[in-house]
Amino acid sequence: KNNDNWWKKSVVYQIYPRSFNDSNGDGIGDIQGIIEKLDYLKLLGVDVIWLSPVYDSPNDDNGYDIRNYQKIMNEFGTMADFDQMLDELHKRDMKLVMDLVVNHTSDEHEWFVQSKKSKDNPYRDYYFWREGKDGKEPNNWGSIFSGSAWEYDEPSNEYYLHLFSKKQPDLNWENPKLREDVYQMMKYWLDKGIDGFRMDVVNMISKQPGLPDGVQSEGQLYGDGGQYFMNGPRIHELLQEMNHEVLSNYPIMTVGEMPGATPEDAILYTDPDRKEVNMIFTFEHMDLDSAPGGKWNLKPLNLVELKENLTKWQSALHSKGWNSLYWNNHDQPRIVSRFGDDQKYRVESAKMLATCLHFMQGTPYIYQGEEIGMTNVKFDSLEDYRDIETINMYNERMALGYTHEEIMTSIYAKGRDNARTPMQWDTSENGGFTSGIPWIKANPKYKEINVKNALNDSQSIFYFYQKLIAIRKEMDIIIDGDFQLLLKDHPEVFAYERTRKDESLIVLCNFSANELVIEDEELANKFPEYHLLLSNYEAGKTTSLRPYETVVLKK
Ligand code: TEU
Ligand code: CA
Repeated sequence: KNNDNWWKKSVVYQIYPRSFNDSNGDGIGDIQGIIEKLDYLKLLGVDVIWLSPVYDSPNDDNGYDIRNYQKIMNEFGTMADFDQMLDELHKRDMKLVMDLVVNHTSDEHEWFVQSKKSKDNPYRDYYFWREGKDGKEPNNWGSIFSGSAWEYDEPSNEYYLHLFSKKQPDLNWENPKLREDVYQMMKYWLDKGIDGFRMDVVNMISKQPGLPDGVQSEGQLYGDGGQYFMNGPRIHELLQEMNHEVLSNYPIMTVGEMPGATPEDAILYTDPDRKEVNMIFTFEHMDLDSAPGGKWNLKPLNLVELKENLTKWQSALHSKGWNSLYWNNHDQPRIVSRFGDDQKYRVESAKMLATCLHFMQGTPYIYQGEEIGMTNVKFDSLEDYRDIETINMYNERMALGYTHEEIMTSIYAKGRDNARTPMQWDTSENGGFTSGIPWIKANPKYKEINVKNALNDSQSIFYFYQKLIAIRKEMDIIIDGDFQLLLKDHPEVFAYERTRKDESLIVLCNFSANELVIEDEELANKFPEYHLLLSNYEAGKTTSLRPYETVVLKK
C-alpha cells in the first residue's frame, strides 16, 4: 500500500509549548509537560503534533528568534527530554512535525554574531547588510512588527534587514554556504526521526535583488515591501533545491507558512510533480475581517466573502496540490470569539465552526484549546500582554495619536496573546497549567472552560472533535470528494456538498444566532434521500436551522 501521502488522511494538533503544560512550576510550559499530556492527545485522536519552536532562544518572539538550531531551550528541557518525547509519540503511533524558522535567526545566533564583527567576516554575507541612502535607511520597508525593517550598526556604518523584530535579522538565501548549513541542520533533525517541518514564512526567503522601495500610502509611516519579499523571484528554485537536497530523502510531510500566497501560487508550491512542499498555510481567509491598512483595522466578517474565498481554494487545489485547513494558530485570535459566539452559543458555535472546516478537502489543523472552545481574553492593562507585535503596535499607535481604548479594541479582537494564554486543564488556580506564576496570565474563563469539564461531559466540544476526527478516518469522500458550494448568496448559512461517485455529503452551517428556514427548493428536494450523519443539536428538521446549528447529511 502506498503510504507516501499519509498526511492527506491526518489531523494535526499544534502545541505552543510555552503555554501548554508546565511540569516543574516555573510558570513556563515544557517538554515533560507535553509528555504528561500525550494520552490526552491520543484520546482526541490526532495523528500528528506540530510543535512551535523549542530551540535555544532569547525569546524576543517566543522562540521564533533562534539562537541555536541544535539545542533545546533551557526552560523547555534538554535534548534527552526531546528524544523521550519523540519516542513516546511514536510509541503511541503519532508523528512529530517541527517548526523550521529559516527566514531569519536571532541576533544572538553565532552566524549573526560573526556577521556583525566586520565587513570581511566570512559570515557577513549570511545576512542583508547595506549602506544607508542619503543618511537614511537603505529602503523604505516597514517591519511586520512596527518601525523600520532596517537597524543601524554604528561600528560598520551599515544597516541590516529584519522583516520582523530587530532581534530577528533576515538570512540571505542567495548565499550557497548559508543554504548548505541550513540543509545540514534540517538533516540533523530528520535523522533523529522527526516526521516533517512546518516552515515559518518560507515564501519570504527570496528577496528581489536591489531591494526596491515599496509603495508608501498616504498617512503610512513606511513602504510596503511585500511584493519584493513574498513569493520572490527565486522562491520556487530554492524550495526545489531544498526538496532535492533534503526533503525528498525522508517520508515526511511539509507545510509552508506563506502570507500573501494566492491559490495560483499555491498550485505551484504544492503540485507534487514540482517537488516543493506538500501544502501551505494561506492567510486570505484570515484577512477578511481586516480593513485596509492591516490586521489591527477591524471590519466585520462578511460570510459571503468567506464562502467565496474558501470555495476558491477548495476548487483551485482539488486535483493538483493540497489544502491545509485552519481557523486557529498561535498568531490568530480564538475562532469561537471571532467568527462564532463566545457567550450564549459558545458550545454550539464552536462545534459548527469545526464541522464547517473539517468536512472540507485538506489536512485539518487544531490549535491547543480549540478542542475545548477556549475564548479570547481581555486584559485591562498593556502590562499583562507579552507579544512583541502587540506591544510595538501599541507604542506606535499611541505616538500616532490613537487613544488607549481604540488600541485595546484592536488588541482584544486580533492580538496574538488571545491564543497564548495558558491551556486550561482544570478548575484549579491558573487552570492547572502551572503550580507557579504563569508567564502570561490565565484567561479567567478557565473555571468554566477546561479539559476536565470537557472530559466529564459527553456533549462537550472535545468529544465532538473526537467524532469529527474519527469520521474523517472512515470516509474517503472527505479526503478526495469534489466540493461544491450551495446557497452561494445566503448571508448567514455556509452550505456545501461533497460528492464521490454516487456518494454525497451535505454540510449546513448556520453562522448566526437566528433561527433560519431554508427556502431553497433544489436543496429541500434532496433532503428525503439523505440521513443525518452529525449534528450539534438534538435531531431537528433539516429544513430549518437553529442558532449556530450545523447538520451533516449523507446520501
Ligand atoms: O508568522 C508570520 C507572519 O506573517 C505573522 O507575523 C503574522 O502576519 C502575524 O503574526 C499576524 O499577526 C510567523 C510565526 O507564526 C510568528 O509567530 C512569528 O512571529 C513570525 O513568523 C516570525 O518568525
Ligand atoms: Ca516549566
